[in-house]
Amino acid sequence: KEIYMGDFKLTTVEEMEAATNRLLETGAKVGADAWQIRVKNQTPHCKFGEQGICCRICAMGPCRITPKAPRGICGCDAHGIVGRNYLKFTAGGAATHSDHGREICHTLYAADPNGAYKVKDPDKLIRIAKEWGVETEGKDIYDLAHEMAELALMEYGKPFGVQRWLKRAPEHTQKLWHDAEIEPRAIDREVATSLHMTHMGCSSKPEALVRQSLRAGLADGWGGSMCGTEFSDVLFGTPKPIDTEANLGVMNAENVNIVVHGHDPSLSEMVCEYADDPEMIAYAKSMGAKGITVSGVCCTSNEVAMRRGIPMAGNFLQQENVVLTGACEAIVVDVQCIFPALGPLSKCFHTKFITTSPIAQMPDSDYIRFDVGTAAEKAKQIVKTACENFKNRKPELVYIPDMKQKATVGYSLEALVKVLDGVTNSQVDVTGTTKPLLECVTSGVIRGAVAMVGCNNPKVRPDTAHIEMMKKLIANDIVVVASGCSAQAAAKAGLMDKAAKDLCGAGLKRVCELADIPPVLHMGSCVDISRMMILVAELAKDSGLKISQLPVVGCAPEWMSEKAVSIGNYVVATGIDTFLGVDPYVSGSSEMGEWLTNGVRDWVEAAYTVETDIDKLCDKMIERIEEKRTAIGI
Ligand code: MSK
Repeated sequence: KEIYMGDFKLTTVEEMEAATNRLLETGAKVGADAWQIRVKNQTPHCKFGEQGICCRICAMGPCRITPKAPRGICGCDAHGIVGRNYLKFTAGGAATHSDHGREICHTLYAADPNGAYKVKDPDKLIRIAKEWGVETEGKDIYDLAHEMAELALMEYGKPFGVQRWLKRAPEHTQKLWHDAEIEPRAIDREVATSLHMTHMGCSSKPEALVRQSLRAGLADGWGGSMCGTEFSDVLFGTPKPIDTEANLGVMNAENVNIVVHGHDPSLSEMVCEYADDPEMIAYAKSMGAKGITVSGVCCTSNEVAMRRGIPMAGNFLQQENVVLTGACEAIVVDVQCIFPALGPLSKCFHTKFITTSPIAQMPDSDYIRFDVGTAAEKAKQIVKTACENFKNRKPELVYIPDMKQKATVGYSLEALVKVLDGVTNSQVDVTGTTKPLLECVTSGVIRGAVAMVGCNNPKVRPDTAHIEMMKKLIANDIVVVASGCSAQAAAKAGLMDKAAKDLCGAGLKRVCELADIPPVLHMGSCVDISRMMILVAELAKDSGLKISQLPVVGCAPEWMSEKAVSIGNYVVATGIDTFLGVDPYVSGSSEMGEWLTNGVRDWVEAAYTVETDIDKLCDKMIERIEEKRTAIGI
C-alpha cells in the first residue's frame, strides 16, 4: 500500500500502528494503561446504550426498551427515548463549542495594546463591525474590540431575536430556517430549551426533538462556533498558508518538549509566545536541553499550527503517545477531548500533566489556573516548569518514532479565496470571490468538495477512514477541506504536503499546481467548521445556486464527541448532505432513523447517511456529488 512519488512517500496507517506498538511496549515496562487496553475491557459495549434505548432522565428507572418492555415506566417508547438522547447529545456539543466561543469573546473584551492579548487583525474586526452595523469611523480599535466583544456576548443571552451571523447565509437558506422554525435565538437559550425539552414529562415526539436538535446545532455553527472562529482571527490573526510538520517525529529528544492540547488558543498562543522568548530558551539550556519544542495535539494544535506553524504531534487517539515517548516534559491542556487517562499515565513517566481551566479539572494533574488577567505570568510559569522538568527524564524510556510529514496548513476562507484567484483566467475580475473555485467546479476540473471533519474513534481503525477516503476522493478530482482531528490525520499521512498533488486526478492536480496548494486543505479546528459554512454560503451566493445544489458534502467518518453531533446537525441544517461512519446511537428507533436520514430533507434540503463500511461511505459521497452535478446540468 506504500505510495512513493520521487522523494515523497505517504506514511501508512500500518507504519503509524507499528510506531504506536513500540510506544506501548515502553508503556508496558512502566505499568501504563492505554486506550487500546481499555477498549478491550469495555467490549462488548452495552447494546441498550448503543441503540440509544436506555433512559435515565428520571429516578423511576433506569428504563431499557426490550420487546417485552416496549415502554419505560412513564410510558415513553423507544422513539421518544432515542430522540431525547439525541437532543441531549446535541445540546452537550452546542454548549461546549459555544462556551469556547464565549471565552474567546471575553478574551477580546480584555484585549489591550499593552497587555497579553492584542488585536492582530484590525481589518477583520472592522469588517465584522460594519456587517453588524456598528459605527467604526474614528473609533480606537481597542474601543471597537470591546464594543464588539460585548455585542457578541449578548448573542448568548439576548431575550429577543435570532443570531446575527445568520444573515451571512443566502436568503433562501434563511427562509428555510425561518419556515422550519429552526432559526437559533440566543445561544444559551437553545441549549436550555433542549434540556427543558428532554426533561421528564416534556417532549417525546421525534419530530419535535429532531427540529430542536437542528436548532441547537445552528446555535453552535452559526452562533457560538462562528464567534469562536471570527474573534480568534481578530485576536490571533487570520490564518494564511504556512508550512509545518506533523506526527510524533516533530518532538525533539534534545529539547524540552511542551505539548499543548485542547481547543482554546488563548492558552496555547501564550505558551508558544513564551517558549520562543530568548530568556526561556536560555533557561531551557541551563537545564541541559538544547532548546524548547512546542507541538500540539487535537484542535489546540490546529489553532497554533495554522497561525504560527507550530508542528502537530498528533490527533485525538495519539494523545497518550506523546507521553509514552518519555520525552514530554509537560502536556498542557485547556478544554475538551482530553483523556483523564493522562493523569495516571504521566505519573508513570516524568511528564507534568498541567490542567489550566476550571472547566477541565482532572485528578493527578498540576492545576495552574489560567485566565486572561494573568495569562502572561501563568504561561511563563508553565514554560519554566517544563524546563525544570527536563532533568527528571529517564533516558532509558525515551523513544520518539522517527516519523513526520511536511504539511502546508492555514487555509482560512480569506486565504483560500486568495490562492484560488490564481487558477482561472478571470482572476483579474473576481478577486475576493469564490468564482475561480466555482469555475473549476462547473468546468469539471474539480468534481466537487468534501468537508472532512471530526475525531478518531476506536470503533474505526484510527485514521484509516480519514486517510483512505481522502486518497480516493482526491484521485476522483474531489477537493477535500479538513478540520479537527481529520485534518491532523491527513497531515500525518502526508496529504497536506503539496507533493501529494501527484495522488490526484488530472483536474485537481492541475489546480493544485496552479494555485500551489495541497489537495487536502487545512481549514482549522472543530469550531472552524463555521469557516466551511461561510465558504458554502459564498459559493451559493456567487453561483446563484442553493447550498443544497452545490456538489459539496460533509463527512465525519470516525467521529466520537457530542460536539460532532452538534456539528452534524448544523451542517445538515445548512443544506449539506452529511455522511457518518459511526452511528449516533439512534439505531434503536426506526422513526428517528427516518427523520435524520430522510425527513429533515423536507425542512433543510439535506439529510444524514450513516454507513459503517468506509468504502461504501466514500462511494456514496462520490455518487451524491455526481448526482448533484447532473441535477444542475454541469
Ligand atoms: S479535537 S472533537 S477529537 S475533532 Fe477538536 Fe478532535 Fe473531535 Fe476533539
